[in-house]
Amino acid sequence: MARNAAEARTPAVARNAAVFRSGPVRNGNFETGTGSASSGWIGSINNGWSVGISSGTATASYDNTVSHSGSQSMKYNSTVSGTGSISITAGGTIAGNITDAPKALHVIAGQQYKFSYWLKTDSIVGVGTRMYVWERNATGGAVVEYAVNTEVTGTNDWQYLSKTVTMNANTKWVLFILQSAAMTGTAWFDDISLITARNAVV
Ligand SMILES: [Ca+2]
Repeated sequence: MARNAAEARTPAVARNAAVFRSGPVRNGNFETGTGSASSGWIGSINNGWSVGISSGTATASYDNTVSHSGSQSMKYNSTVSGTGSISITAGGTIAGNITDAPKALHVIAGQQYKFSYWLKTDSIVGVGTRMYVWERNATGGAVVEYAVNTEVTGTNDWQYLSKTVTMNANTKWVLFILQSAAMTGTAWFDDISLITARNAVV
């Protein structure tokens, strides 16, 4: 009994530490879905990812031949040059239709979060590719936006990229944007993750 009681107690250090807890991003491993698109939902709205292109040409597709986890990733082939940019957005369009956002993208204001993903690139020339985050308020208005990493170019095997931030007081939702700007080449994204530090002091 004594041993069980001791095991049941949570050490003070653990209670007070910033304990990171995984939170799923809807289809963030890209294992669900097939098909490709140059605009709009990729395959199906139910798979949670859409693509928008401001100028240039590009195709986003579920790739079942290259993956970091499981058997699929999101492939992103771009021939954009000049000032064009292309974005693959989770849970809504680039215009930010929050009503379409999966519940997994709901966040708590003042809470610390870690965004991360895996990226593989082939022959990217130009400004490059990165993940971008938009914080939105309850009605979908922009609160703040920032990049998870500086743009990646060239040919690189899978690499882990991340950024830890504290949500602004008015933030209710986040949108993930897999962004490419003024580039040619191919990028693969996998294992998009949003991790919370629920006990963090903020
Ligand atoms: Ca995967």
